[in-house]
Amino acid sequence: MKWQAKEVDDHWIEFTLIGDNIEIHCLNYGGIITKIVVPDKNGKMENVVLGYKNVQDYKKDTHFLGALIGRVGGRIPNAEFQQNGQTFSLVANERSHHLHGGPNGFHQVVWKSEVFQNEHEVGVQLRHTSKAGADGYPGDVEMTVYYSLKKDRTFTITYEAIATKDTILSPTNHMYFNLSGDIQIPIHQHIVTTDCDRLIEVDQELLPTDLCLPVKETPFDFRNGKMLESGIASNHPQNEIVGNGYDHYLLFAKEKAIHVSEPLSGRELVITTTEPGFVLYSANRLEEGLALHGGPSKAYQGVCFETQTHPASLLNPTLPSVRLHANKKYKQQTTYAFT
Ligand code: G6D
Repeated sequence: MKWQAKEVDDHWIEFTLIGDNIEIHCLNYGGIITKIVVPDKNGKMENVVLGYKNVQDYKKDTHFLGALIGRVGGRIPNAEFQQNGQTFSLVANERSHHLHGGPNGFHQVVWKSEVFQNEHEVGVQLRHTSKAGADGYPGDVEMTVYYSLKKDRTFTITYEAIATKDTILSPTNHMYFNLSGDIQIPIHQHIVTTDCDRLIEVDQELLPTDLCLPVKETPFDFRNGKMLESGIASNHPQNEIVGNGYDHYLLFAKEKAIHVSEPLSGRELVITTTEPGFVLYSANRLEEGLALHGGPSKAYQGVCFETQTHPASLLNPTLPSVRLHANKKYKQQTTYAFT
């Protein structure tokens, strides 16, 4: 287990965490995971996440490739929420709505970064204080994110925080995975297995409605394993409304895990998390022609599993809540195991 660090731009540092047959590359800018390099069934080491060839392109990225997202991942309708009888207005950065923490969200912060290492792991600690009023959020939030590569080749993201005032918080990471190792091969044949039994319905603006739909007998039923193609090619109204594919929050029934396999490479990824669900996004809206590692971008080149608690809970109190009380310790963790 070892690490490397190199300055890639003014104040930007790229870290490489190196384990046995695995490398994790990340930036202090946005906490962006720029590469994850793991072997295929023949031992060929290839990158399995989407990332820009030129690191500077992350500055103008509107697809949040590999980035930390916060304070709250997802969409908040009309960029406002009620708390303790008060209405808080957030910055509207997608029409009149709030997306992924706003323009000054975690994805564009230069995080204070520090490498840590012991006999079991090597990692990067990222720290940032989101000041009261940042994009309209109340209270100061002291965020600490740990990227940890363990000896057993698992990669864990731990999110810790404490707020000075009652607020809302639901960070995530926006990696786009393509386990084939070749972004010219779209993610249609990736097989996902997870026990989620409900999804949050979205409207034509991709905003969550207050409805949770059962997955039974729909392209969202991954309980016995299903290729992503089933939702991309489906005429189910919820697949069509998001641009033919997935862009939905799925709630775990019992096991907080997502199994992903890619038949050509033989790569498998098991994601386990403390979160109650995740946004499955099949890159339906990934624009064409961005200069990525492995070639120009196009739709369906990667798939996101944005583990988080959903801000739909602000309107639907039956869902796990994104609310965080002042001085209450926040901790969530997601682990990625490549086999
Ligand atoms: C699109 O609707 C999707 C989001 O879910 C995604 O996070 C974003 O692209 C990058 O807006």
